[in-house]
Amino acid sequence: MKTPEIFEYIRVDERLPHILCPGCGIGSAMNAMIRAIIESGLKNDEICIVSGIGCSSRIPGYIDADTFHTLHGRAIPSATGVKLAHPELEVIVIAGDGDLLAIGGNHFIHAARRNLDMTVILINNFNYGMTGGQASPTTPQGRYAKTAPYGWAERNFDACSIAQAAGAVFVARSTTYHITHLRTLIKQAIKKKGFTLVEVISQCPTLYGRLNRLGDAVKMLEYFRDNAISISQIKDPNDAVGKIVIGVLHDGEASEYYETYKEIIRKAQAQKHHV
Ligand SMILES: Cc1ncc(C[n+]2csc(CCOP(=O)(O)OP(=O)(O)O)c2C)c(N)n1
Ligand code: SF4
Repeated sequence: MKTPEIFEYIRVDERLPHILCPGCGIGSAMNAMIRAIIESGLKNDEICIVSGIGCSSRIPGYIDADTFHTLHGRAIPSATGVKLAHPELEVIVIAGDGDLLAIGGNHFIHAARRNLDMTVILINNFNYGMTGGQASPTTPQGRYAKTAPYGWAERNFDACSIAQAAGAVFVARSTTYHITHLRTLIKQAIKKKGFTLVEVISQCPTLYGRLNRLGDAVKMLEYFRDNAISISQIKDPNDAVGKIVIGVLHDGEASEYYETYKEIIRKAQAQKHHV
């Protein structure tokens, strides 16, 4: 029997079984990402997957390709180095909401502003999974976390709006329920040159789900199914209130950093030659 192609991208013998909790959404996001890579025609040695630290950031450890499991919050600076040293590689960053938006928030906005070609997949499970369910910048106001036993007082922010405002050329959102849709968005993001973001709304049944009495993983997925609305269906801003807006939220054009950088190097070298 022919081995399914997906196994060519997974470190089956070295790394499985995985450490994720039963019902966690991270495996679904990884599945969508690998299938998007395969459908984009990319071979293992044409990609580099970079992460920080967190449950989501464990993904590169399971992928058979060039992978880089770096420091908490520092996936984007590491990915920037990889991309500038090896512009031929397709660089993909996987990050949790704590990693990308709290400790790594500054890197995130400046990478979007710079518009270096990379795809960031944000797995937003609304809390810090790996360290026990602390609140993150995406924890909604009023929800419970280990650091918010009486309800979270802060407002959360929307990573997609921030990325767009900072200069990302492609921004999209889906959920771990809408897995085929998610795969299509990741494929689009990979294809697009420049800084691209795909936010994946994901379930952490062990911590966020339990602390907020949201039910098991199936109940959380049903919530995503019943509360998601495609951006194409929104006729009035009120249609989006209380909903998870999914789809391509922004698709624009801007000069890509490496191309501009190359041009500056070319000019500098030409000048040196003339001196
Ligand atoms: C500099 C530093 N600060 C804090 C930590 C501890 N730490 C590890 S993972 C993590 C949070 C993970 O949450 P998130 O990024 O949302 O990912 P998830 O586990 O939910 O996928 C923290 C605070 C660390 N490893 N390094
Ligand atoms: S703690 Fe949450 S995010 Fe981490 S593996 Fe378990 S369910 Fe997934």
